Amino acid sequence: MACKNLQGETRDLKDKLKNYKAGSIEGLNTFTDALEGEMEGMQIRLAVFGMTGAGKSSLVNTIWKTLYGKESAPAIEQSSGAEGTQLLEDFTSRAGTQNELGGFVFNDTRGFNFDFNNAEENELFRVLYGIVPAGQLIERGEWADQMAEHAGQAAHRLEKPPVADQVHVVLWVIKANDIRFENDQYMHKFDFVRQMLNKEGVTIVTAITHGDKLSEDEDDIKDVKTKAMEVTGSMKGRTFIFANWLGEDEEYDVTHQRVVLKMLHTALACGERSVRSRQVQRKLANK
Ligand SMILES: Nc1nc2c(ncn2[C@@H]2O[C@H](COP(=O)(O)OP(=O)(O)OP(=O)(O)O)[C@@H](O)[C@H]2O)c(=O)[nH]1
Ligand SMILES: [Mg+2]
Repeated sequence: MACKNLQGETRDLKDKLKNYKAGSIEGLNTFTDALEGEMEGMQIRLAVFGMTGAGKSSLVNTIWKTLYGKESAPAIEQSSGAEGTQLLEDFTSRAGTQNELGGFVFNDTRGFNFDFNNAEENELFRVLYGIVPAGQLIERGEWADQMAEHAGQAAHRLEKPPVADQVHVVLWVIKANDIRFENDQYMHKFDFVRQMLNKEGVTIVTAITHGDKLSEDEDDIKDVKTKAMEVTGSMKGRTFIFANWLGEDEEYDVTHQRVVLKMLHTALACGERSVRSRQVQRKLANK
């Protein structure tokens, strides 16, 4: 019975998300401060951030395979420990008809290194505000250091493009068996990012990958979830733990499918609320 519910719930969620349109979760009539035509042209933008190798690109692929079938894996994953993503990549969801826009876009980003320095922090805000165009190399090294020095801690005040082009929700990916995420320095660094995202009305949804590397002990799983929530500040209902659907696997466990789909649904709802609150702010600022 429980299994039947699980299958049914997963199927319903999948159907709902496959032809998702921006605004459909909260209800288009709730976007009362939208400009004329704005919602028709809106796509919820989700940025995937996290340390290198955390499973960001695999997560994008997992979502695509779960929604559109196992041959659909658009992102490039790391192979044999070499660094994976270096370009900012945009992946747009499919639409119900040819004339429509897909309802959401994922930004797959270059992983942060452990020290999560100022240049990387600056890079985060440039991605967040839609300043790095899709397909651009996310640079590191001297150029990035200069950019960071120039912007300093004011990176979050960079000039911003229209609401539709900014990131609306962040998926922060943490590897369940990566003990480094408990480190104080990472916590401290993250604190600033968290405050800024908060101020911008961008919610962080926490995606804990590599769930297959944990023991099945309930307490261990709870412990990892609690630690991840301490780092990102996500509430319990916005913290998800699962294993990605990896290239070599023919099938993907339905319990993982449900978690991933629920996470996507939660993230899209947060993204819609962020769009709405920015539209309200825009209206107030123009008064
Ligand atoms: N066992 C297991 N392996 C995973 C999981 N998710 C990702 N991996 C593996 O972890 C490695 C890194 O995954 P990626 O998705 O490329 O990581 P990334 O965060 O995109 O890395 P960068 O782009 O370099 O920042 C790959 O070899 C994946 O196959 C998971 O849930 N379980
Ligand atoms: Mg990647």
